[in-house]
Amino acid sequence: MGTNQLEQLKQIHTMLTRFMMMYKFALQEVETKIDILQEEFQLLHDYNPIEHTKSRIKTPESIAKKLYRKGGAGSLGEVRESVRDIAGIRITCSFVSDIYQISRMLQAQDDLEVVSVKDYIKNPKPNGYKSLHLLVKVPVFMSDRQESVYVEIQIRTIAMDFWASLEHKIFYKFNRAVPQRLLDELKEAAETANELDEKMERLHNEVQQMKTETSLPAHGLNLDLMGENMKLPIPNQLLTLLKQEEG
Ligand code: 0O2
Repeated sequence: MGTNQLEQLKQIHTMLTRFMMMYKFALQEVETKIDILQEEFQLLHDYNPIEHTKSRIKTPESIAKKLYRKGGAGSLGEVRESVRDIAGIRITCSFVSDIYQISRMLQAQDDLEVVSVKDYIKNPKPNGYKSLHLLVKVPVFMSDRQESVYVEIQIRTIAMDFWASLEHKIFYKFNRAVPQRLLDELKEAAETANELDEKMERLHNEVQQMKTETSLPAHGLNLDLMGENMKLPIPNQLLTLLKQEEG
């Protein structure tokens, strides 16, 4: 390999590294935002609306494939505009109401520019796909410049996520030409997943209602009894009993 070629390769490497790093930083920013929301929500409401989150950055191969499907691009700037889900984060919630709550909390953040909201929960795709997609732009501050970077946030329930991962696998297994019988069964499975979501949320609401109606013994203290930074609530009844023992 000649010196020129080597130099060119080095430049390509630097350019691609800078390109991918930008998405990495943008993703980190959104992850931090979600961590904060989650922790704050837990503290204020004693409830965690997020089951888990998963982030990913598309590989250069996957970016190129999507680009090809969309008719190509002439510059990295065009790649950024054409493939807007290079950085993606998936938030899995227990209930549909949690999805909208998280979405509202994220949309209320001033430094996130909401580019689009696709509500495939209210308007599912014909195949049965359900999820809430937020496309946001995140400001990323680097040593020599500031960039506004696209991040796609997909928010869905555990049931929707289960369905989507199976459908995704089947789709690729059959190279996008899925037999009609399987498509029909997938549609049916999506309806079952939806019924499960509705039933679970109904049950959850019922239990929440019961919790507020029944006066459970108040928790007087939260103590770390196991030495594992895990505080356990000590009911007042037990505290009274212990005080009597001591006295
Ligand atoms: P991957 O491999 O998950 O990254 P876009 O093509 O993104 O510019 P589009 O199609 O309008 O425009 O975007 P949309 O509808 O927001 O969907 C983008 C992503 O949502 C997909 O990314 C999938 O992750 C997911 N998705 C959308 N529809 C379906 C579906 O029917 N089934 C499943 N399993 N996932 C879906 P990619 O890049 O297509 O795939």
